[in-house]
Amino acid sequence: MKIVIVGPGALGSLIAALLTKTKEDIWLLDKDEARAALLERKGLRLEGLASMEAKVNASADPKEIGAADLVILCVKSYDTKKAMTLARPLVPERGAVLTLQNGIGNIEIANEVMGEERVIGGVTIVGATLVDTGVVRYTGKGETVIGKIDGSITVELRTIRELFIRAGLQTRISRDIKGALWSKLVINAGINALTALTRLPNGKLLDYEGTRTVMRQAVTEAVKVAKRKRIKLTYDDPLSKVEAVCEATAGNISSMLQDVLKKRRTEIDAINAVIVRHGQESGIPVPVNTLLVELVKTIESSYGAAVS
Ligand code: KPL
Repeated sequence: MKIVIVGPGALGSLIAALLTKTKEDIWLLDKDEARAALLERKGLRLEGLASMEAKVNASADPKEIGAADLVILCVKSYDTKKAMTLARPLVPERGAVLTLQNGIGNIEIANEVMGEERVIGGVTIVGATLVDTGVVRYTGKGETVIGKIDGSITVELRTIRELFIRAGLQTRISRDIKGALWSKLVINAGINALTALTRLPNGKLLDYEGTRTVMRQAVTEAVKVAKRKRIKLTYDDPLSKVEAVCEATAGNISSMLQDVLKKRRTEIDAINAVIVRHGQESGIPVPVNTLLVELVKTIESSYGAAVS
């Protein structure tokens, strides 16, 4: 089976390295030619919960890779359209696209480019920090959930689940992937912006009264919005779940904090801003998520002016 992971960030590199354990034909597609060449030469290295080195094929040219059975999108949510367009030739007539990205909206964009039948949604709660190109610190193991938006259970889904399990990723199929995506959204809404603002690793958010309070308020708003949209979350006690994820990924630098530390754009538009938009549409007050969005957006647009 040829599997192409698009985006060699923390999650993409982790998934690619773990998938090499399956002995399938694993490729990384990177828009950056020089980095792809480096990855091909150096390979991938995992530290932390799994310690391994892996040789991997990497390219910036879909033609060099050829037709794939599965494309896994691990790019930032604001790059989904570009990445899908780049990866489109890899799955000309057959082959599936699985999105494992944070936030809401990625499936819809992938559907636009590929057509709904070929797209699989996914969420994964792993803690992964990119230490250097191809070097990932694996800091938290969590469940991966995959599913089709229409709820059908296909052969492809079963194949991907088996593949991920062989790679060491605890994986299950859901008939309600929308519920799984919103369940992850609530978790990200409670953790990511707070870590980006305080510069704390996930676990430390639980050590301070202030961060605990803001987390509780952000999560409460997000849950109210999800309920109004009749989304069924995969857990009964959202705040306990968010706290459990903080504990399970305690040493992790969240993806949003990694972005801020690298002075890059964050995924705030696909996370807390989604809560704000849906809250406003349905008349649910979302002041805490609004504040988190405003502050993270200010950080993003003021890297040059910030005092270090
Ligand atoms: O998804 C994550 C992220 O950092 O984006 C969590 C689960 C919060 C792990 O850090």
